[in-house]
Amino acid sequence: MIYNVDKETLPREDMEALQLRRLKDLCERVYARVPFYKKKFDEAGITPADIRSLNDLQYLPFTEKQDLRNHYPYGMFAVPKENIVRLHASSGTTGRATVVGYTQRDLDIWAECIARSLMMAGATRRDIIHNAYGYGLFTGGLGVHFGAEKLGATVVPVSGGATRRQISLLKDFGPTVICCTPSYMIFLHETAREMGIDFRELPLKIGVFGAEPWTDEMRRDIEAKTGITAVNIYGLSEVMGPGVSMECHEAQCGMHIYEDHFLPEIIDPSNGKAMGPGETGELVFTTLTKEGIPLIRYRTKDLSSLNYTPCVCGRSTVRMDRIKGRSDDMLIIRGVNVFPSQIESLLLETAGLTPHYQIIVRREGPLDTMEVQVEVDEKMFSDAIKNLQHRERELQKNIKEFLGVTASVKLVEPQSIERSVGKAKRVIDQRGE
Ligand code: ADP
Ligand code: K
Ligand code: ZN
Repeated sequence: MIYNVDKETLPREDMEALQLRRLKDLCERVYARVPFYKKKFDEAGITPADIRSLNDLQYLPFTEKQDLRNHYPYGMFAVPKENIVRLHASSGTTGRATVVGYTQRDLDIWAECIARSLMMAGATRRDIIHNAYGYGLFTGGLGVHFGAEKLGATVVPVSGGATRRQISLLKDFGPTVICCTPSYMIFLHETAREMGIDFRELPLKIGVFGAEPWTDEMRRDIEAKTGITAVNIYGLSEVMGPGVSMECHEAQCGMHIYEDHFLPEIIDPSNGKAMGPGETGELVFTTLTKEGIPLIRYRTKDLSSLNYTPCVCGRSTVRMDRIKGRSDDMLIIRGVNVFPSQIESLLLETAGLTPHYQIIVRREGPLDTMEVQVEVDEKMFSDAIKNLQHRERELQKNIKEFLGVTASVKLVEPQSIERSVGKAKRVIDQRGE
């Protein structure tokens, strides 16, 4: 079943005509209302009237996460503030967070994208949906929530955490669909086993997993252990939140992008040049209909490729491949985005610590763990051990508070972290080893 047959099965020429109309309108809007874009267009010597075909997209400037940070909090908004009805933000220390605002129409479109996604996963209004994505400033929880209601399903707003209680709810409420990160699903399964509950005996039949990278092997593993069909959902706050693209349960082969709202491109991250279908590069999105914070050619830093071949599910929309990596140093720890630079700024705010550090990421069981090793300065090193422990706890608390992830902190002697001549090696990622 297809939620919006009209848009999701549009022939390519009609889709492109719609995209061009919307692109022109978008350029007019941002040029008139967002000084950042007016300046960028002027510098590139281009006006909205110059956009005559989709091919002209290549002349438009890119937008990056740093641009949103530079205009924190509201500088990139394209509507008067009273028209914004909700804000979300990605994790980060003050001034570094990325803030996004939605008009009522933006929220309606988002809910529809999620409704399309849930139906693409095989859900209908008769399903009960256990939503374990985090509610709050993150886009995951509320994004999925309103889409599930729009579909007309029954949503259980559990949010993250309190895992044993989640298992009880899965048993008692009998949801047929679960939405969470893939690693949390594995953790839920393990916890259930400890509690003597077999997932295969629950009514659960569909899992909608995303917010962090995972593999096809992990999918097969989850499916075998839990007896559900596992599908991949993708999105990012800057562009909207979850539901930018979604995998259909029929093919389980790439995520259909809602092209009537998000115009995708793949570029070579080293020079910004367009790459062809099937070639792996950085995914770039232009938000064709967004009002609150419309973005032109937003560089996601996520690596993927595009597949325009027809899909067995009957949808005509382009599919993006599973995310293959990042073109920057962002880490995703249990669904939460973490940049080494955020850790660094916290170190600099803590007395006695130096900016010589290393982040070690491991996978222990199903869950990612993060250890931050930091060199103390000479003075701190000569101090009493209890002072060191105090600093460790202080940093640990700050990381939890500002970044929303739990890290273990280990203070080490001055000069003990290896110095590098080129780019410092900040992250040692031992997951997947
Ligand atoms: P979300 O809450 O949807 O994860 P964020 O803005 O916090 O939104 O994070 C977005 C980033 O998370 C993406 O740029 C991508 O790196 C990662 N991500 C989201 N969904 C997936 C997915 N299905 N597979 C791999 N990575 C994903
Ligand atoms: K994420
Ligand atoms: Zn399909």
